[in-house]
Amino acid sequence: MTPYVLGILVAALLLRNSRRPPRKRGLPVHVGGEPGYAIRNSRFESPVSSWWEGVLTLAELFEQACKRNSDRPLLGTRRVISREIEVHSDGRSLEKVHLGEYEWLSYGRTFEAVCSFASGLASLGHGKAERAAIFADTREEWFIALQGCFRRNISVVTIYSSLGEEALCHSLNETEVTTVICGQKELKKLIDISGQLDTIERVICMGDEIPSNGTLVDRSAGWVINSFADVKRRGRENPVEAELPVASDVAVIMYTSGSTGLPKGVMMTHANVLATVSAVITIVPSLGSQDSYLAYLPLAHILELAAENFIAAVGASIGYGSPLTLTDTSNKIKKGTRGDAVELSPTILTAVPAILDRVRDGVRKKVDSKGGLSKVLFNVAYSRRLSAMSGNWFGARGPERMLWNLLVFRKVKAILGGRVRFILSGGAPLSAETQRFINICLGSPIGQGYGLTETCAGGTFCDFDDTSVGRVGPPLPCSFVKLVDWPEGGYLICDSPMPRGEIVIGGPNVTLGYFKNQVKTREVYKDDERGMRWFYTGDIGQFHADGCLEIIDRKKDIVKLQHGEYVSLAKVETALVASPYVDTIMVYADPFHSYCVALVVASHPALEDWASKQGIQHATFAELCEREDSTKEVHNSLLQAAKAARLEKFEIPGKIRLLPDAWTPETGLVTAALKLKRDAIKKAFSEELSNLYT
Ligand SMILES: *[C@@H]1O[C@H](CO)[C@@H](O)[C@H](O)[C@H]1NC(C)=O
Ligand SMILES: *[C@@H]1O[C@H](CO)[C@@H](O)[C@H](O)[C@H]1NC(C)=O
Ligand SMILES: *[C@@H]1O[C@H](CO)[C@@H](O)[C@H](O)[C@H]1NC(C)=O
Ligand SMILES: CC(=O)N[C@H]1CO[C@H](CO)[C@@H](O)[C@@H]1O
Repeated sequence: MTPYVLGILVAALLLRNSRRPPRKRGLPVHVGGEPGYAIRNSRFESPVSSWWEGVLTLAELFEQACKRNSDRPLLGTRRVISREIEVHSDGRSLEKVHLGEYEWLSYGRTFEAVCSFASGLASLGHGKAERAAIFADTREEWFIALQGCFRRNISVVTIYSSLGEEALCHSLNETEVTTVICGQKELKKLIDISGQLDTIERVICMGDEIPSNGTLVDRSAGWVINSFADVKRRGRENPVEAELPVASDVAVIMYTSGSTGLPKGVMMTHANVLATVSAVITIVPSLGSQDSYLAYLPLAHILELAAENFIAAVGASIGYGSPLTLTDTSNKIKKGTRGDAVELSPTILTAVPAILDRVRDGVRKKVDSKGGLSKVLFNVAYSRRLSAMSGNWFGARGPERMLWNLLVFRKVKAILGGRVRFILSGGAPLSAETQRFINICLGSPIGQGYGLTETCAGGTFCDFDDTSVGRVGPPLPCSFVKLVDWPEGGYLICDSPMPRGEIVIGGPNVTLGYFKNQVKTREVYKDDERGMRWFYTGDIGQFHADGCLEIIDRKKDIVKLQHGEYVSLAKVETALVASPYVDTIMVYADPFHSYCVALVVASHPALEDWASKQGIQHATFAELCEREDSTKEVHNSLLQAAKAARLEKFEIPGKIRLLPDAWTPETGLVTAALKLKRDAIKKAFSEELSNLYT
């Protein structure tokens, strides 16, 4: 190609990508309640509550979809062909599985299974107004059980399978659950703590160890244990009429791992979840029966629960998998056999940032290990795409794009089956770097959202054609998002260049509140004079001119790290002050990373004493603080303090920075009562903090 031709080509690409004025994705709206700066989705004037005419509950939505799509495949599960235990040289043993093709249940057959299960619950004696809990990994039966409970107006209590014993007891006891639907692994866990569970009468177990036609009684616990298949059989033989719920009935009580203390159960009505499901449908382009979805995140998480419900509402199909069997190289997949993504070739995925980071690292590693021409090609392709992305390259269909796809990105895309066209990311903020990487390598947009269990995952969501990073998009069609002043933190809606403040979310998606916890509910939920309900998130955000939200801080000093663990900064600080080298300490946690860091105002006497013992002379205190060896000494001392206070690994600062000058009220870094002013400190030492994360 002559330079001349190349020049024209590049010019054409550039012209194509030249920027139009940014589209307004969110618009200001006048709302009630506490004064603030409110934004709505630019396409919807008032919050959407149902996308389907006449549909008011999840039970109605599911029934309608089953009638319309009777013969289409809905739920797919892979049969286990073989299992083997691999023993590693270090003595660890790892289970490897060989899984078969997806075997599908049609919408019609699924609906039959759901009705049978619902009748089966009645025949087992599960009473009206009693609650059932589902405590299991994501699988086909989970979804069937959920829909079965909906058809009998049974509120479903969901519990993270990773919750500790105390939290588990608390959730089951607080909701007075009488029936637990679980897997085999979870059944063992329940039997261990059965002494503390007074209200449970029966257990329905999804595994195949329980005889399929039999009923077992666990004598020590006094529970009747039935297999899932047996419950369906009973229901088929003794069908009963459905007892359908209404929109305001509680569909799910979702227990989330709280930041402090015991988990709280968030009560979600059918209307709440339906609003979220409706909103998501409007943001995924042309969703329909041609789509398939890979389900592997915990269904006890609202993101997954809402996703499976919207997939099942549009006639698409759901293939079940697990995080450990996702790709051909996943831990649990037997070498030479296929992972879930390759077997299913999904078009839509949900993901949490930690998983996307893993995909990114996997691709990087592969490219590096190949080296040579492949690596050069990959890097050139990557940087070409990156520069093209400052324009809107999703719209561009240049020959260059096709070339790179063919040479480089096709292979990366194949890791996830080759057909992924949309990824929904939620649960924690996604780092800009990973977002770019996945955008570029998979060529599919990632919709990043912001929402909480309390708002039923409603909040904001990036438009699929928005290639900017680091923002969480405009309000979902089901939500209004308002910023209110937080003067103590120094965030005001009159700030320039952008209004800033605490994020408050309103709309039909906002849940009823916490189960049996009026006090906490009243603290963070408020109804306004116009009948709209608002949830105070405690997160701090700012609105860009196009109506997109960016999360910039957290009101409370509790931060959720990238992998979902909460770090209570104050608690960690209290533990670390025990080190003799610490005068004042501020722990800082960036939610985009998996570890926290600390700024330490060093104690003069202690550090100088150490220095003289080391024979370090003629160093000013500031110079001492700069030294690597003194930093290391203080860090070691902090590790000891952390150990003594039994801190978790993720709570211990991974890197620290020593500072010579005391923080006094005069410096504006602490209050008169010597409490840390986190935001001021963060601002004053922004460079030091960002260095700690590189
Ligand atoms: C559904 O169950 C709840 C709780 O038992 C009850 O208050 C409500 O009236 C029921 N809804 C219908 C439509 O019967
Ligand atoms: C379960 O709840 C009851 C009251 O509902 C309470 O008396 C009991 O102590 C609780 N048990 C546990 C283990 O939390
Ligand atoms: C269960 O099925 C087995 C054979 O499949 C049969 O021998 C047994 O009697 C059945 N038990 C009950 C309780 O129906
Ligand atoms: C439970 C709940 O919050 N319901 C509210 C849903 O939103 C509408 C208006 O959008 C309110 O009228 C309801 O009170």
